[in-house]
Amino acid sequence: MNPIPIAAEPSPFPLIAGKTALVVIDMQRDFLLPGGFGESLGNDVARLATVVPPLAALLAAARSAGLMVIHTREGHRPDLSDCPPAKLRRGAPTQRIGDPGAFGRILIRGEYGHDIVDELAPIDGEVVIDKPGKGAFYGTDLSEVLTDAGITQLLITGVTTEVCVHTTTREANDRGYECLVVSDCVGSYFDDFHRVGLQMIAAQGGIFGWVADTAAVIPALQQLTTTAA
Ligand code: C5J
Repeated sequence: MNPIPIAAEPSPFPLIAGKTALVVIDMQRDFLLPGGFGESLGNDVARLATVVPPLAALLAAARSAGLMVIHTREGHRPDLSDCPPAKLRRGAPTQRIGDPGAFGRILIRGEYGHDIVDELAPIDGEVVIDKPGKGAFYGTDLSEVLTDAGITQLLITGVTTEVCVHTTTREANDRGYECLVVSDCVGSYFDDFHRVGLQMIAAQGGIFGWVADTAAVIPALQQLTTTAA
């Protein structure tokens, strides 16, 4: 089957059946929920909440089209052995990774706050990658998972635009993946970082990848669903 072109910046993105995965980055309670770690750092978590409805719609469309779905979670082992001291020392002096927070120990695997928000919870068969860093390839088996599945195209979503979404997109781009960042399915605590972060992806002829919104991506996924049926 020929690729389906998605209208995107800076040029149409080739959506390829059987070779495309949806990556949902760090939609975790610790970052998104009022009262959680993100808010305790002084951030306005409402900015991230706006991502949930369009991302839920995209996730539903990706599932219907039979795309591989990969969720990531940023966090660490309870003994913090995978958290570099430099990462642990940084951040708010009052609350650090591993400290008790409103939703359990902050960014620790197995804690309530470390898990994904209910609206976007993984379903059976979807891959969940626990990552100790900002990029989803560092310290994980994501490369092997994608290679084994024959994936070449990534639809990248999640939070935050300029941190984990950007780092993962850059890592993926360097590894040869074609990445489309879905603009209304990524979010930041900072409007300027979000806006410029998206511009940086598609600048210079798509130096890191492509950018399009769900209004362009979901119909293409629906076309994939119809064609496959
Ligand atoms: C941050 C992330 N911002 N998922 N993590 O620390 O972007």
